[in-house]
Amino acid sequence: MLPQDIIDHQRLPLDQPDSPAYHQAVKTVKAGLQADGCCVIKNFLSPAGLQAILKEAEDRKCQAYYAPKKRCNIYLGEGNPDEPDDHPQNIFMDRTNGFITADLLGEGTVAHNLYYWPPLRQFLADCLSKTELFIYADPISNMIVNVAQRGQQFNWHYDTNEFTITFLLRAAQAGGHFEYVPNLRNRDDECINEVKKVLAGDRTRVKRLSLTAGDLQFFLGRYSLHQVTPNQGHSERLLLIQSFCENKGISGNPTRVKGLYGKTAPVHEQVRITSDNLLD
Ligand SMILES: O=C(O)CCC(=O)C(=O)O
Ligand SMILES: [Fe+2]
Repeated sequence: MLPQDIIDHQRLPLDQPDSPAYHQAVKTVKAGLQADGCCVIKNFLSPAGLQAILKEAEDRKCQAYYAPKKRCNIYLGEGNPDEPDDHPQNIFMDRTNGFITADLLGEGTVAHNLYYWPPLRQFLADCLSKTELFIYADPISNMIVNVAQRGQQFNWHYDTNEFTITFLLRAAQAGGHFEYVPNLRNRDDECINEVKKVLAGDRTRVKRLSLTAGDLQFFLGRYSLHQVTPNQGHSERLLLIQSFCENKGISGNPTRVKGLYGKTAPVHEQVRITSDNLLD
């Protein structure tokens, strides 16, 4: 399937950057991102594009990886014995969802065609006022499908890369809500006291998105804490995630990648390029 046919191309001509429709879309996303680091374009995928990617996820969901470690902190890393018990590194919550990894969505899949389509990348760069964006250079986790069966959830956490787009492929019949706290930390400060408040149940800064299958969500997940609440429906919630970076060659922390996705790639044995010094 051609990339143009995967999306609602008439309304969103991503390969026509001079068109009024393109400018309008960029303007809308910019305003949303500036307000709170998150923005949704309803029905971004065409009905045929959505069906095709949903089928790719359905066909692979039995290969999804469910980590044996079900208790995670917000950095999806180890606890820290040098910090007190109420430090976020030492607060553990349930993460029970699974992932279909990027290596299972290879060349020739519709999801792959969309991810590597240069006009999509340029559109995202324009929305973020960057000259250029790069594919997240992590061959295991740069494009994944989050699978949440009944009762499964994804705890509060931050992402490794600055920027993701997600496509809800099938919503939970009940529950399975995406919630986030815009800009809870920044490049230079973990803002631990604010984080502690959220983990203690303070909902003052928490936002919940209402998404339908086919929507595109833009999200700055490195700085905005987020979670997916337990799926209370009977079918799986399926969501495709494509990640991008401002710099070339960024990959995931090998321990985190192995823990979340059950495997690593040769790139994880090389010296890691990171974009900041946050706890992860
Ligand atoms: O499923 C979602 O809506 C978000 C998943 C997520 O936050 C992640 O995979 O890092
Ligand atoms: Fe995330």
